[in-house]
Amino acid sequence: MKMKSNTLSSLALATLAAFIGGCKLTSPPSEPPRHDEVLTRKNIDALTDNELKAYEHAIARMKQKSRDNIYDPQGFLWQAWVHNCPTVWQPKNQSVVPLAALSTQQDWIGNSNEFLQYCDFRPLLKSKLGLGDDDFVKVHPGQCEHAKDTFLHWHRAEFYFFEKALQNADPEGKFGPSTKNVTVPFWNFTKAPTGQRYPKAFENTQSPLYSIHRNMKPALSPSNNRRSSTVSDPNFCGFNRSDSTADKPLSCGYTSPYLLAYQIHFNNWREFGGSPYNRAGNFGAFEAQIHNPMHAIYAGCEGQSNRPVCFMEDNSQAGFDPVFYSFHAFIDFAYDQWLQTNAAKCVNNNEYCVTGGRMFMRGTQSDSLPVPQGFSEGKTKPVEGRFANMGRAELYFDSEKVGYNYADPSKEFIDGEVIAQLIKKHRDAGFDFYLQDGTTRQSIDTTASLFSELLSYGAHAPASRVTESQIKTSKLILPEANSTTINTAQLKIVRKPMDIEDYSFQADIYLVPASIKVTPEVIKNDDFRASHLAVSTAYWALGDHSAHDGHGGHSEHMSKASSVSLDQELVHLIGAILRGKNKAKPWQLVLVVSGHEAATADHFEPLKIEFK
Ligand SMILES: [Cu+2]
Repeated sequence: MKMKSNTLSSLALATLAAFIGGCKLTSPPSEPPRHDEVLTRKNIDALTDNELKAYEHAIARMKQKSRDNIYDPQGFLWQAWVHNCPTVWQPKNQSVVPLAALSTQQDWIGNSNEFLQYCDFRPLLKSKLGLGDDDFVKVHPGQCEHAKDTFLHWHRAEFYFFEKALQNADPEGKFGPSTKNVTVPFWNFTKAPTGQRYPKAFENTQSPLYSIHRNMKPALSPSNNRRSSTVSDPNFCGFNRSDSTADKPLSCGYTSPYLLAYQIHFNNWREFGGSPYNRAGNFGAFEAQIHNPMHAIYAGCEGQSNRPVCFMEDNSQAGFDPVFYSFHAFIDFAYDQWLQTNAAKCVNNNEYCVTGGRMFMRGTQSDSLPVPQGFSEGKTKPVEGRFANMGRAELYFDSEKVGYNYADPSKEFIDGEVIAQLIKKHRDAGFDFYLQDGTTRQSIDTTASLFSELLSYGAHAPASRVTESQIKTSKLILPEANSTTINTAQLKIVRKPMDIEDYSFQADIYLVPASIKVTPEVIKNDDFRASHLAVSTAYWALGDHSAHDGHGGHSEHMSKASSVSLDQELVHLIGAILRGKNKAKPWQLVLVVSGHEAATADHFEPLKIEFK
């Protein structure tokens, strides 16, 4: 899978150079930077002072480009729009609009209500420039992919161009340190933060990496231990990676290095990366269990009272907070680890074959930036109502072919062997774990899973505040009386369409003998969760300017809460019940929804499992 930079043939490089020189560039102001070598994305906490200064300078220059012209595709604003502003309005006769013409409030892009509709500056443009309704054309910066196998692919393509724009921000160092070799530094959120909640570089109020629009509550208690925590933040998560407690991670599921390592080493592609377009199923586990709650709850402000504006919780705004780029660089690093660990298994087992590679990734990028070798826009030209694109996903699968790799994976991730040992230890103690090689222990009488084990040692914030209205109990209906073998057990978690604003939520599903009455008090019990939590997943509400109605199309208003369906595979747990002595007992499925003040169990249909 991995091609080292020094094995790239000179022919390939010549072809790449010819392609860039001959086809894509129409009128570059100067020779754009081109990297024949591979640059390394580093942990933001490990950057030297000079490296951090160069990165900050690149971000500052990109913000300045947007101040000079909000429609500059290499500006910070446009790049934030690429993430999820499918339509932006531009004056017909004016392709350059300085931010100063719209507002004095622009630092960055601050508190002012003027900018709260982040994709649509039309009202401002009309009032400040005296334009009428007919004086605009639509342009289409981009639309992120979520809840499908294109999620990881799309963000990788987006970041390829974002990184090129960083490098092109001030390559000759005219205004500060040269940005020629800048890469996006990553934030490893499975480690204790060096700042209060984020890497300290993001908490320096004088830095261009700072934003007032994010969750600022301290993540760590003074003792670094949740059990003696005095922190009042209900979303508090402890972190602890010391060896002595290696089997008892003290973290919320979504910041657990164990959960992440489990997904990298024991999830197949569909489980990790998501389901293919035009097929049943949606989020992969990595997106649903880690990425989504990090956006909505950790960096966002879901569930807080007097909720402040927090960019990271909304797709259309996330790119306005510089922390977004370091967060997603780590998401991409984990994806890279999955590829390096598993992609070669595709030869013998198609469950490990990455899907979605032929899809074109929507986004409009600067013509002055170099494109990957083999780039084609396909048939989708950037005409009215259609998106330009960033090329096919598969061009980006080998990161070194497109110019980057990551520093020191062994320092950032828990080894697969550690997870295998953890599984063995719990198996020996009588717990059942489902492994991709099909090895499962027979005659099981417990429903505990590795996932619930990993998740439950955390503060598990939502559980500590759960109320009666967030709990829904449904009878578990098992397949035919004598059937002991099932291949799939698809749990359907369905939120009904509603006449209120869409919201993000976390859904915890417990598998519980019917004899236990599940109350908020019961849910708060650590031991109960360790024994009965079957799966935890999350839905991330997309902003107003989102649609996932297929490639090329878009719609502009989806603020009402439409139907949400989250599928979860529970074959290992149901299999354990069918094979074990508990089969005769009646069981119940318990849904606990949390994460937003509007979330109540009434919004959900009774839980159901479809067997095959
Ligand atoms: Cu994201």
